[in-house]
Amino acid sequence: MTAQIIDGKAIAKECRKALKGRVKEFSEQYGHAPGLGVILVGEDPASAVYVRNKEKACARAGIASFHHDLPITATQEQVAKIIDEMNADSRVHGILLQLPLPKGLDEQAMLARIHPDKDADGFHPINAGYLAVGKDGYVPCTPKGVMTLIASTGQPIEGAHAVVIGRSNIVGKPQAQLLLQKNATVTICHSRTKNLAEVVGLGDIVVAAVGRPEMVKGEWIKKGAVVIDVGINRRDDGTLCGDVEFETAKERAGWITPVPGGVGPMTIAMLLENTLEGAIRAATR
Ligand code: NAP
Ligand code: LUD
Repeated sequence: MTAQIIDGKAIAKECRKALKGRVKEFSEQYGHAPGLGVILVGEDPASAVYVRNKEKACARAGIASFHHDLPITATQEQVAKIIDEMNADSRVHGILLQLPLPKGLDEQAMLARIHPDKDADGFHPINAGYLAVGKDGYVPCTPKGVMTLIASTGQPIEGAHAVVIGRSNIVGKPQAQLLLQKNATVTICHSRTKNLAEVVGLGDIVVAAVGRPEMVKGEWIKKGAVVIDVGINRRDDGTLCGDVEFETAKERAGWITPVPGGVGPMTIAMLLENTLEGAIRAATR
C-alpha cells in the first residue's frame, strides 16, 4: 500500500481563499483592514524567506503588514521598544516576532512582552496557559495547521494513539495539547526517549517536529498511520527534507505530508487566521 499524500499546499490555499472572504467582510464592516506587525531581527536567510512569504500572503488576503527590521546587533531594549510601539499601534492586531532571535537576546522575555491580545503566534505564556487549561486563546500556527491536515484525512483523532516527537514550546508541546483536547491518547517523545522506534510504532498518528533530517525511519511507522512531518531540514545540496524518511514511510503510512508542501504552507495560512481573529477581538471589545 502506498500512502495518500496530504497536499498541504493545496489545503493552505483553500484556507487562504476562505480567509480572504472573511477579511473582506471584516474590512467592509469596520472600515479598516486587519494588520500584522512583523519584526525580523538579524540576517538568518531562512527567517527572511519565511517572513517575506508571510507578508506576501497577508497582502494577497487583504491584511496590512507593518514590517520592522532590526540588525543582528540589536539590543533587548531596541527589540522591546518596537514591540511596545506595535502593542500601542491600533492598526496592528497581531504581532509576529520571527524566531530564532540572534544570540544574546532573551526570547522568552521578548515573547512575553507582546500583548497577549496581539499574540498572533500564540507563544505568550498566557496563551500557552489558556491552551493547557482548555480556554480560548491564540493557538500556535504550526500545530493548529497540523490539526487541519489531520482532519483532512477523515481519520478519527478520538481514541487514536498520537505520538508527538519533539517538545518545543512552538510545536511539540502545543501539538500534544491540541491532540489531547481532541481525545487522542498522546505520547510525547524527546531526546531522552528510550526505544523511540517502538514508541513511534504505536502511533496511529505521528507528528515529527525534531529538526533532524529523516531521523524517523519508514520501517518504524505503523501500517496505515497518519504521518505529519513538521521538520524543515536543508540537505548539503540545498534541497529540503523533513524529519521523516519519506520514501520508505510512504510505503507503510496511510497518509503522509511531504516536505516541502506539507506543514509549512499551513503555518502561514494559520498566521493569517490568527491575525484576523485579533482584528475581530479588537473591533468587538
Ligand atoms: P526544537 O526547539 O529544536 O525542538 C526539537 C525537539 O526535538 C526537542 O524537544 C528535542 O528534544 C527533540 N529531539 C532532538 N533530538 C531528538 C532525538 N534524537 N530523538 C527524539 N527527539 C529529539 O525545534 P522546533 O522549533 O520544535 O522545530 C522542529 C523542526 O520543525 C525543525 O526542523 C523546524 O525547522 C521545523 N519547524 C517547521 C515549521 C513549519 O511550519 N513547517 C514550524 C516550526 C518548526 P529535547 O527537548 O530533549 O532537546
Ligand atoms: N518564528 C516560526 N520561526 C521558524 N515552508 C515558521 C516556517 C513556513 N515567531 C515565529 O514560520 O511560526 C513561526 N513563528 N516558524 N516556520 C518555522 C518557524 C518562527 C517554516 C517553513 C515554512 C514557516 C514554509 O513555508 C515551505 C514548505 O514547507 O513547503 C518551504 C519554504 C522553503 O524554504 O522553500
